[in-house]
Amino acid sequence: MDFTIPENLKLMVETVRRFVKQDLEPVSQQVEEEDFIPEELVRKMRELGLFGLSIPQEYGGLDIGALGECLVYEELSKTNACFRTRIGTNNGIGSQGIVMDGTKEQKEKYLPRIASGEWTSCFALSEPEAGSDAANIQTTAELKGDHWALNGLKHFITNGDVADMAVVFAVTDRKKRARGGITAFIVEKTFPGFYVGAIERKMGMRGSHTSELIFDNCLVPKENVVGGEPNVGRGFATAMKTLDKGRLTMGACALGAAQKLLELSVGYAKQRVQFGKPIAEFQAIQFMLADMATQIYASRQMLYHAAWLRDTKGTSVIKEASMVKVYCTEMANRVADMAVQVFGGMGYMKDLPVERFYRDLRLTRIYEGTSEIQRLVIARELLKE
Ligand code: COS
Repeated sequence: MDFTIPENLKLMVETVRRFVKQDLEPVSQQVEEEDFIPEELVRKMRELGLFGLSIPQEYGGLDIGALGECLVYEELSKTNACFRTRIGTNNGIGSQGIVMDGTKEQKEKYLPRIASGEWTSCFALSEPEAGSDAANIQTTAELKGDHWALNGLKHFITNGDVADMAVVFAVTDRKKRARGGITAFIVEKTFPGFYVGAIERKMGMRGSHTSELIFDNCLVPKENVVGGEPNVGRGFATAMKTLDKGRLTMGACALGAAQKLLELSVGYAKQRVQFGKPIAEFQAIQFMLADMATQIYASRQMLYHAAWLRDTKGTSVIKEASMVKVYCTEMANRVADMAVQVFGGMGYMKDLPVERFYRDLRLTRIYEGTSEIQRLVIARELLKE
């Protein structure tokens, strides 16, 4: 096992680190208050190629591999989480269905726009009655001549309000559902009958919006079935494979945030004086810092190993990706809790970023598959072996 980071990835990480320090961190609090990322920053993200980390080079992406993506997300997650979320759907759930299952024409038409960030893509699976039970979606698609007519409501759609296109999952055969009855469609925002609904009010993740998407007899050309005609009814597998892939990067996001919280906590513990000495000299604080660092170390090893397995062996890593997601996100939530404790009253105040990390990290145990779903996936894979 050689965990040396290749030179090209080190360079990429350095670039992102500088970008976080010089451009993102200084406005992180402003973005939090205004709940909006300035266009100028989105433009810089595009210039750095951040929207196309996972897109094949032939379609204009950087295609830096699973480890590369994890390293970039780790760095980007040391500031306000909305920034990595802005690029997250283009690199992950909003593009990978097309990368893995799309036709050549679909790849040629959509991937270059996604990779450059000219278009934002999103992933429309969740509905009020279909969260963890993804196969229970109620949105339907009915073939009418050369078009499919989509009807239904999606919710909690990350980047839904800014998206130019969505990969949408709809029922095409009620009896078959997850086994042959769900189809994935590429829907452009200009298609008739496609509307953005309410922007949802959340606990955190300000600067990143989730919204409803409404399909009211939305007409989608036949050629926009992901993978074309032969893939009608095969959309559930596309959704599951897409989610499998995203779980590693979600672990990386949690890891980056935890690392930042540890650094903030160490810095604060050294300068905060109580009872006549820095609180870092008290064993109660030292033990929290030690626990944070140890759990971060363990998380990093499993994340890099799973990414390495995927990159070098081409392993599907379904089980490992779920392990990474559940372990790293739960670890980061524990770390955030300890960080608030180290900061004491100041950890609860909006003047410092610790409380923001605490709120934002809470979501990582829920979206892109709850901790419970990850455990279910791990157990199923184990029992298959
Ligand atoms: N890769 C490829 N295909 C898969 C797959 C995977 N990881 N998982 C399932 N499938 C396909 C299989 O073809 C399967 O059929 P067969 O068993 O005949 O091969 C079919 O899908 C149905 O699978 P399954 O029986 O496992 O479906 P379930 O309804 O039991 O659901 C879970 C499985 C719970 C794993 C799924 O609903 C899930 O992942 N839920 C969480 C959804 C989620 O993450 N939502 C977050 C919001 S979107 S950001």
